[in-house]
Amino acid sequence: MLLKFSVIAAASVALFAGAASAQEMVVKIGHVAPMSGPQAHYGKDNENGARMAIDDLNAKGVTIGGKKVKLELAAEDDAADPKQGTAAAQKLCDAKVAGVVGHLNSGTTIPASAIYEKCGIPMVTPSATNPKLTQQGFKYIFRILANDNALGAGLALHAANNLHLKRIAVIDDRTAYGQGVAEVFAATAKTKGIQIVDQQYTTDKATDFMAILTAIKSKNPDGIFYGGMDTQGGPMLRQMEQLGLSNVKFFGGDGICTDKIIELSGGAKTLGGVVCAEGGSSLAKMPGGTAWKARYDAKYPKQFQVYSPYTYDGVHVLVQAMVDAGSSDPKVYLPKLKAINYKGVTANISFDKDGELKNPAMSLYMYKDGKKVPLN
Ligand code: ABU
Repeated sequence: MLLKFSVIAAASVALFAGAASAQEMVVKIGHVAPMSGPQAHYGKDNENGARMAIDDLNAKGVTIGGKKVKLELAAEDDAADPKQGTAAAQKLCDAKVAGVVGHLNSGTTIPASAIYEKCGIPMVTPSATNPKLTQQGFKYIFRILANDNALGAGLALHAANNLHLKRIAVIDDRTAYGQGVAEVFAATAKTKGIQIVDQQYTTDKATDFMAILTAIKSKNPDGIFYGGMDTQGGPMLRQMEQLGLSNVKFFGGDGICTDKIIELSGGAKTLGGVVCAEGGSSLAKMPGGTAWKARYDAKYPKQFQVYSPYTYDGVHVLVQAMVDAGSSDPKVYLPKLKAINYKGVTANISFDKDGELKNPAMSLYMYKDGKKVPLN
């Protein structure tokens, strides 16, 4: 008799729990980054930030339009490849995600942005810094950090005004990011009287830079600017040392400004000559950076690179706009996203009419005793 009662009671509890979860609305947020290939360490870091945001929001509880919401991450891998990027974007459109955080690379984000614009899904990039992204007249596209105009110019001004360099060679990887940031650096450097003594090109797949570095060495530069990622920047630093370019300064944007470049440069002394720039405040100066980083490191030990605080904030601004609008329908919540004023981990976030972050910060870094440290 007692057993029969317990079974009925248990069944009632299960039924009730089922009814409660049936009332819960699932809202999917897309995330895209390279999760495979040489740039997977950036992608993993970015995805970790987005997952951490989803976990935090679900733990706190989110209600949209009076309905309790369960957030789910729809994570895609674009392998830093533009074709895979557009395929991933179409997949997320077809899955009717409510918003997207990504993509990581400018070369994937720019073509993918046209797909999100067409299907009407808001996209917030946490890392793609080519200025052209927000110059397309799109309504659904946002960037949550400073772009390459700030990074390239900031590095050139530092080279001229603080380091008093005169002869700089420029290399880029011919990607949308690498080429763009190198062009801004070279143009600004020239206005400050720096001579661009050589211009060389590589790719985001290359590993051997001896020929271009040998050509550059013959021009006797006091600095090299590299527009590209740490996957090339690290080995390039090793090969600079092998060619006796140990006293030549090495500049780059956020793509080389990682913890991974310490490992990829393999103990080369040239790491000590690196100056890199990021499109935000240093973690210590971000409104919530220090406490957030401690929680991130506890959850994802030794995986931090650069952009995970921005993916974390990217998820939060999308969800906050949905909460403000009382709807996860992109057409309904888009005006709230455009008007957002959100106090994030990285900054107080609001967007200009083109979807660029208003008043972005820019930070310079160097590597001292094998550690990345802020210069400003
Ligand atoms: N911002 C540097 C890395 C990502 C990109 O813009 O391609």
